[in-house]
Amino acid sequence: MVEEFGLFIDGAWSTPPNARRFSTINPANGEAVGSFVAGTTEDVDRAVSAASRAFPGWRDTPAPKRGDLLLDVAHRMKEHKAALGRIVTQEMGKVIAEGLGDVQESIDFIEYMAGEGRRLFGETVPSELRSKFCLTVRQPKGVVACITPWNFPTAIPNWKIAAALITGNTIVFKPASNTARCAAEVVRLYEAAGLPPGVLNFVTGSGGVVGNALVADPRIRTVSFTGGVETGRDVYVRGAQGLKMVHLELGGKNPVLLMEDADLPLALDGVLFGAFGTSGQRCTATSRLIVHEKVYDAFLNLLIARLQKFPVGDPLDPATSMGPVASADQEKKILEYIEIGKREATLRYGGHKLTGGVYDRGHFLEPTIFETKHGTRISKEEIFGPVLSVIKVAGYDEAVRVANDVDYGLSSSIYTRDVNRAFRAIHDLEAGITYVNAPTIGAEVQLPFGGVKNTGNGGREAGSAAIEEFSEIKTVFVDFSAKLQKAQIDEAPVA
Ligand code: UN1
Repeated sequence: MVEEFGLFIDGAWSTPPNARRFSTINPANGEAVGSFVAGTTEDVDRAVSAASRAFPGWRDTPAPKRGDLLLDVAHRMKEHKAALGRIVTQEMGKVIAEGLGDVQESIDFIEYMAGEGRRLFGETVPSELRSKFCLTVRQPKGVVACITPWNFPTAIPNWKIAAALITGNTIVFKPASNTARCAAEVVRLYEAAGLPPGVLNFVTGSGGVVGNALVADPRIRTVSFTGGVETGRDVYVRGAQGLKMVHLELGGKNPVLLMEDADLPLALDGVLFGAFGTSGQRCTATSRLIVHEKVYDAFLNLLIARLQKFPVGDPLDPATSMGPVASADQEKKILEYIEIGKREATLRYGGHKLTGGVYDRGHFLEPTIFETKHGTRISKEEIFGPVLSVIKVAGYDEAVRVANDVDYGLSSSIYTRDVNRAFRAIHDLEAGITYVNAPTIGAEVQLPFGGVKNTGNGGREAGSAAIEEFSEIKTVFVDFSAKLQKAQIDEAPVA
């Protein structure tokens, strides 16, 4: 029997009467991983009400105490890391090392935010007047909505939840439907650590019902959303009606620039991990390899030779390099892009669904490589799968032009031994993240994460930016002169 989960509202798990249910499915073998409630607008209303009631108490809990609670969550997550990592792999399909990495990224961030409870710095700034003191303090926003994707089913929820909690907000959390079990296990750990009722509420269900109801609710002032561009734009437009702060982390079309002086074996490992890690289903995945013509043939041959012995299969087997893609929908969309690629570019490796034996039970695709000119759909649109477009260029300037000529700007990378060129790339690449001699994936939580252009709307998550995302700044002027002093007003001329 598959385990049934309710909604978590006001500190209690419950299943509303007559609730409809859906199951999450292991993409490696088709088995159900958990059963969840398809939440309704009434459920959202109850969750937002609970979060609103819990807000004054949580806001007034000293931030270091909120941090203690987060540390407790982090400790519990460490104890459960092996089990939770396994659930990530079973529900989402990433290989077990990455399932554990997903959980580790959660732990890292929760610990980092726990420490923020003793900082939450404001500013002190001089006044233009005498005997006057000026400073800023941070205050929570209130009830926030966290809407999260399936590709980092514990890490991205925790990026949002831990940051929102340390800054004193209460939360309604809606996870991606196909990784609701991972999300529920995360919520259980916050519950076990003794979070007061109503501070974190969990409503599963569709974006069209639960997500839209959250974005429409006037009691919610901030919506933090990670997902695809189309949904992100819709959330932004809907949120604009209520003048909400809508924080968006959307797609990427991340390039690796491989220069003629690069360390090719190092780059080879990086490109394989960047393009095919998580089956290419990271916002930061390497989806374009832009290669200097002098090393183009040599590198492509190396890449294809490695892929010929690249183990695709059971993601729980530590010897596997790439598991399935996350769902039937993902498989369909990626195969459509592969068909598009076959028409407009040259297929160099892969390009098929894997069949036979264990493959028949899941959504396994071959790692796929196209040689393409810049400008094709596969070279410009986000595929979110194990499909790499390789593009030949004559030199650095063309590489940068190609790299920048897409609608996205999340991550980017250059492999070169020329330090001057590396720094030029840091300056030239239009992206929120640039790596030098490392792949486009693997951002660390203590640094800001996010991008330019259609990757978002200007915000950043994680790092110090996490605090910005979830707090309001209050500016305070304290006049201790005991008389009316007027800023900006010239003093009356002395007679
Ligand atoms: C994402 O794909 O949305 O930098 C997040 C990385 C991970 C996070 C990816 N730490 O690849």
